[in-house]
Amino acid sequence: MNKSLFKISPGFEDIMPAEYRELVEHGPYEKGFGVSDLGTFKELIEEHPLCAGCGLALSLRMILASLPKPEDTIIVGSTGCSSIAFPQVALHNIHSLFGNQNALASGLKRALKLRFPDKIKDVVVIAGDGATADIGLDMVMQSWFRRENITTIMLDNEAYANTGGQESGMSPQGTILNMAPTGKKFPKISLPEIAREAGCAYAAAVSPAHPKRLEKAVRRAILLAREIGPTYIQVFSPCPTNYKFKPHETIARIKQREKDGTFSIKEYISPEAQEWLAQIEEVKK
Ligand SMILES: Cc1ncc(C[n+]2csc(CCOP(=O)(O)OP(=O)(O)O)c2C)c(N)n1
Ligand code: SF4
Ligand SMILES: [Mg+2]
Repeated sequence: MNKSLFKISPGFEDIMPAEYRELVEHGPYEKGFGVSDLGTFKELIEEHPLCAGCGLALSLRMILASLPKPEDTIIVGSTGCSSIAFPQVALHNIHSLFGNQNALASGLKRALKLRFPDKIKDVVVIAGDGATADIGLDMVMQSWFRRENITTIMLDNEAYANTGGQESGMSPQGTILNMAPTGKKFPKISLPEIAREAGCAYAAAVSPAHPKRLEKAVRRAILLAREIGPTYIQVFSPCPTNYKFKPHETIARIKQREKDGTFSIKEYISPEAQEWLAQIEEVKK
């Protein structure tokens, strides 16, 4: 990463917390780094405010390590648990009003195309399931209908976690949460299928239990958004606090859901996107 893009303002070096200084010093994502290199560079401050065992924090680390060009990536976030992690990353990010994230990202991408016509600037939305599938769904889908060149990543913890545990459209049927005591009455929304029908060139469902699959999906989605059209990934990121399981059980929880068939990895690639991917992935071999 070009350090001139991410540095501490002169005069503030001594007062910034040591961990933050370390993030600037060791945060650079070197060319070619990926999820297998996690731990050899710093992408997120260890003392971030997300709960112990939070699936979102794990997914976020893997997403950040998978970005094809972090120095030219702008993340657009929305209100929710993930938004409290964004001030702790070594990356450009913008916080949007809850639910507005895809509208903001569309405008930003268009402005960046005009401002930097010869440069690639990746605009990636990373928001919760409430922001993506419920309250922001209108703006999410309109950005897909308009074929905006942005990637939308949903951190799916199957709840409104940040506000204490309401059911979301992504909670499975029957889910009981603090503020859904009688159990959810309708099934989980199938957003990858909706994304496909709404015009996404690529739609996938992945989880941090399979880091390489997650990395591949993030890279494909971002590269395809540059050339072909909108792309969507949903990352299953269980929440120990609201679903009341132990922090060390997060990955086991995903594997259990894979086993009982209530979560599976998905990938849809449009014919045009498939053709383009075949060319670039062939060149890479
Ligand atoms: C316009 C607006 N409506 C509602 C809220 C309240 N609110 C804040 S976070 C949140 C839920 C977030 O759920 P989700 O997007 O799934 O993120 P999570 O906290 O689960 O990561 C809500 C409803 C808000 N901040 N702004
Ligand atoms: S409430 Fe859940 S999603 Fe939010 S930080 Fe805690 S574990 Fe993560
Ligand atoms: Mg959520």
